[in-house]
Amino acid sequence: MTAAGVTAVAYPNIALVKYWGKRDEQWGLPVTGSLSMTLDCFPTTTRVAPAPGARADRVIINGQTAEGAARVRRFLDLVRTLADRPEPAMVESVNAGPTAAGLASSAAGFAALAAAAASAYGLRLDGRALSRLARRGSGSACRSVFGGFVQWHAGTADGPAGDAGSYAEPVPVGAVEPALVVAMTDTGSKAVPSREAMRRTLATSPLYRAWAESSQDDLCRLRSALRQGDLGTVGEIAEHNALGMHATMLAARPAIRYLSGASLAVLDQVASLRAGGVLAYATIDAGPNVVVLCARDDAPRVAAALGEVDQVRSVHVAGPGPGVAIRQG
Ligand code: 2P0
Repeated sequence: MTAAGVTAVAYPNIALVKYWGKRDEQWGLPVTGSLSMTLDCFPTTTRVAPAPGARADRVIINGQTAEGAARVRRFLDLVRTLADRPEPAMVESVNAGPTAAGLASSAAGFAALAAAAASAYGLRLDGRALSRLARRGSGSACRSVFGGFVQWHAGTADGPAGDAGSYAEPVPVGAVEPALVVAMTDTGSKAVPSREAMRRTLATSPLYRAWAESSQDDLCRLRSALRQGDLGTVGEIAEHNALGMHATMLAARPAIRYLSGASLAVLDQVASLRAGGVLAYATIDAGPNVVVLCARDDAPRVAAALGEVDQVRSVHVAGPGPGVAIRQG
């Protein structure tokens, strides 16, 4: 018999000022702060049940024994150490979005796992502490602990001393009703995992430091634009920051290129929308899919325009979504 399980649901987030690069790998501490919007689609639902009689953790993702289970097990070890409880766990996770295609599946995945595992093992964590725990699983996961617009503070110290200062929290926003329109060009797994790509960018790209420095400025300006409800400036900063991040990767050795011909075709379409007077700006994560920020009222028009691009397989409109939630069961 297994002990009581806990189920958590978390949503992906898309960063408008990106996280790209760690200053401390072991503690998951980033070089720069970042700011994202949590989506209201593609949730991950994860159940964790401590299994006192079991010999090892069992991890099932989307109905199959998981390939990425080593990372999940390491995370469970962390939770067991914090809770001072040794028993293995049964973990079952279902992801409603395309996994590992650059659509923040690890963010929703580790936010849900952190919430479910912490609760199942009896840890009582507030939102900030939960975000710090989720960060240890996957950096961007700390932002999916909260709904709406969320800033992940980089913090300053390294090692255990840096842990307390690197957390996520919701940021105040003015009267904006944004939407993010996701243009899926490819749902396959990415060629270079983002963790490895970050390492290579830091180690070899001459553009990295310049991007990291300008990112601080982007973050300050983004916070202020969000507070003022100035969606045009929010979009301009987001597109600038994302393209700069991809520039750092293109200048790495060997180059890392997530952008595909389809990504560029979507960027062209976004530029056409703007030329036609529609407020629309693009951001792109570690994959070829493009996410377009626009006003909620313009989302149907933007979605239709993106759907017209040949290489776009599907289009999804997302609004601001909720933070992670747990339920017994
Ligand atoms: C972000 N990305 O801010 C950036 C933009 C992708 C591009 O966070 O190594 O899966 O687990 O901390 O969080 C993807 O990186 O990396 C990511 P790890 P993660 O959303």
